[in-house]
Amino acid sequence: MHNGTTITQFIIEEQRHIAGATGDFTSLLNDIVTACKVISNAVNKGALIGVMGSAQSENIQGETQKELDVITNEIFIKSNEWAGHLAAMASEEMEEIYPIPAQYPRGKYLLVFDPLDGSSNVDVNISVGTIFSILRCPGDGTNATAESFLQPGTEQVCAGYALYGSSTMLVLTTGHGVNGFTLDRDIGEFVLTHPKMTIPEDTKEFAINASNQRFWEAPVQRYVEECLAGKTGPRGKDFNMRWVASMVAEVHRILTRGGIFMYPKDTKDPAKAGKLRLMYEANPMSFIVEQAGGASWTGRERIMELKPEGLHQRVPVLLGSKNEVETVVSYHKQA
Ligand code: AHM
Ligand code: MG
Repeated sequence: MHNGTTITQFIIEEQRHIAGATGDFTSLLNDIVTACKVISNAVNKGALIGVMGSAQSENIQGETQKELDVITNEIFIKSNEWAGHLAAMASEEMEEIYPIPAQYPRGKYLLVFDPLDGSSNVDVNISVGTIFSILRCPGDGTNATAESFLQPGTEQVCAGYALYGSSTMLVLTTGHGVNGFTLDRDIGEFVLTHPKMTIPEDTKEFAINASNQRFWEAPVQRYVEECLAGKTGPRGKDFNMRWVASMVAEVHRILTRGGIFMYPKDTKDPAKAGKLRLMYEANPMSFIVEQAGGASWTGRERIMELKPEGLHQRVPVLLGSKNEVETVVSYHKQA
């Protein structure tokens, strides 16, 4: 028999301590959790439901969308549009915001999401994930525009991700630490398995796509060179390296055993400031990482203090174990 705390129970108990809580937020999170379960199921079935391979359309960043990107985006919208908690949604997969259709009541929250991050990994059966973030809608929620979403990450009410890995997990923060839940498929519930997750301050493990090395700026070149130099180098220790190419899996590893993840600014495409998106990836992950005691910077600024300039804005991301992130940041300051 199952005896653990389910995610619903956990959220209700957490919200009970918040004066003036109406239950709206709890109910919204419930719908998000349902969407993640449905996506987990679709991802898990893989080729069995014939959704692998590229769809015809490209997303607005010019990347080929996998069928599953399209399907999971739909799942997130359908699960969250009807209940009356949201004013609008914004997704990595949609150019424009998605205001709640007139047939449904509108609420006070905004939902931002990347329905299937790391989707290039789907065909090869490697972990992917969903990333989400909740903001308050300025005003009464009836007139949400793209501008309403452009709030710094420090304004997030909640951020989380679902990781579709060897087990499906959901990791969540509402600004009171980070908690991890594992999907028990027998009962269809996420159960609290990783309470109060914390990131060790020090690490000997880094993650970066080294094939971009020639495009990095000097501070990142220096940092990685020093890691590679090992025990006899300036850092005086041997480092290990990992690269999953799924940010969710990468952040989850860091929450589990520490590490630093970098998708830095590079000169590969001068039009882009980095690869990852501020609203859909960098801000939610920064909130989680900071809540677990880690740090998250562009190299020059704390990510959550950036004032977003556009829904699909890209930023450099250096996140994880605090002392290690501070080391790279200090190299940027010296440069
Ligand atoms: P996506 O949103 O198109 O899936 O791209 C984001 C992903 C991250 O999950 C991952 O960290 C990164 O892109 C991998 O980049 P690369 O292909 O350079 O290894
Ligand atoms: Mg993504």
